[in-house]
Amino acid sequence: MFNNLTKKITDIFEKISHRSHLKEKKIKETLRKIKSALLDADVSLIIADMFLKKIKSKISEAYINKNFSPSQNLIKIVLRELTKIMGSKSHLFNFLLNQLTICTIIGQPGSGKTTSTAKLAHLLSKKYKKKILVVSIDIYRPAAILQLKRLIQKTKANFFQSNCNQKIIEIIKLAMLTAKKKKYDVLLIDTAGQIHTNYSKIKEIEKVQNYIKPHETLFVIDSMAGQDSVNAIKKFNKIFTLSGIILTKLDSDTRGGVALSVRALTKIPIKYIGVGEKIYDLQIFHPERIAKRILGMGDVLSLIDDIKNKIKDKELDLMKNTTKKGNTFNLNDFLVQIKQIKKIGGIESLIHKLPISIINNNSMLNNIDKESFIKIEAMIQSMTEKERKTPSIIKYSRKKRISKGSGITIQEINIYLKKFENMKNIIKNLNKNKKNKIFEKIKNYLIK
Ligand SMILES: Nc1nc2c(ncn2[C@@H]2O[C@H](COP(=O)(O)OP(=O)(O)O)[C@@H](O)[C@H]2O)c(=O)[nH]1
Ligand SMILES: [Mg+2]
Repeated sequence: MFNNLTKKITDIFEKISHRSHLKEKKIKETLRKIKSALLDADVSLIIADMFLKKIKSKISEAYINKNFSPSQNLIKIVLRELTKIMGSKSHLFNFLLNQLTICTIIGQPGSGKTTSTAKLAHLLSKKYKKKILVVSIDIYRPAAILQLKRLIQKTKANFFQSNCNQKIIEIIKLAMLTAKKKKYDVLLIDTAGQIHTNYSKIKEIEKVQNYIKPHETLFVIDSMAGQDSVNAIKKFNKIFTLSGIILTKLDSDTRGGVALSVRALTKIPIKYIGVGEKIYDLQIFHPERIAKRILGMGDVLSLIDDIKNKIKDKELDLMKNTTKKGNTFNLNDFLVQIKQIKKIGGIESLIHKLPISIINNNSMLNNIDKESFIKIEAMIQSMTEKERKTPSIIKYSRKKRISKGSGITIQEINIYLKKFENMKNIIKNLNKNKKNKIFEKIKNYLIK
């Protein structure tokens, strides 16, 4: 997510971070570089200028808070303004009280509507324990209805079968009737793609909207699509009110411009972000968390949400227990942790959510790749229970046996055992180190 932009911005701040004074010339130069980084990331010129103007007007604040250096204060100002430009607070799904909430999902073809509909069904049923019914009115492609059906089967939501021979309004009528009769909390309606320059498609969706009068209309945009998606939103929002945006494919190599500018350009809040192709890869959009990520300050809270979303409660208990240990942390615990890290998207997704400073200081995190995960699992599985519990007894002859059983060389076994020792140390520090706030947060969540 925004790798290039984050790299540029952290480079800019790194150059000034050690300075206890900031001269006007240096401030100007820094702001100029920030603007250029934003423009490279496809942020619109209007927004980049607006952003810089805000920062300039706050510059005097950089000298007021004497607890921090002017450069630290400048970073804080940038963080605050970046958060504001993305809408400050998160916007949640508008559930109606004790009655059916209807939500249509619209947007351009291929933007990720069907995938997002299913992800949203999963999120709403899992996080809020709501009863969800999902229907497709994409009658132009049988494959589209089947695609949604298959995705919904992976969730706790129910699917309302429609087919290509039906009329759109007829499908909606039947789905609404069932949803009301069976006391569903939410009806999600996935639509066929609309292009904002295609008159008949606009008319069609307008008719649907007028018929349903949905409580939520979510517009899906592909974060790689650039400024054109902003024009589409503006056009649709003129015809009927959009209540929120789902920004998809933020896991791809997107430059980030749309994420930064769409709220300020359209006044419509981003409600959710799509961060992968899996059913659980939809997150509530938190402007401050994203701003921190862009500035290389890490996103520990999203990491914690990820852990909650992807790991079952029972497994979470196991993880909490292993983290509680200090000296008694053994290879069985290591195996549990490795499996969980694999689940939350591997070490790469973890690294991107940690503050840059921690990553740099932590070679242990940098050096485990996907292949190593598989090998570590194989290695531990070839060990006896006694070896797992007291790794110190694993001397040469045991290593030779483990190597034979797992197909992993002795050299690699040595490396992985070293990684285990590193992890053990991290966990020991996690338990001791009160100064490190970020690990504190993870620890508090895992241990409480
Ligand atoms: N990597 C990634 N792919 C996504 C995301 N959302 C959707 N996709 C993919 O984008 C493609 C189009 O998605 P689909 O939901 O069928 O789009 P629709 O035509 O708007 O319904 C599919 O291959 C999806 O798997 C996302 O957040 N990340
Ligand atoms: Mg679709």
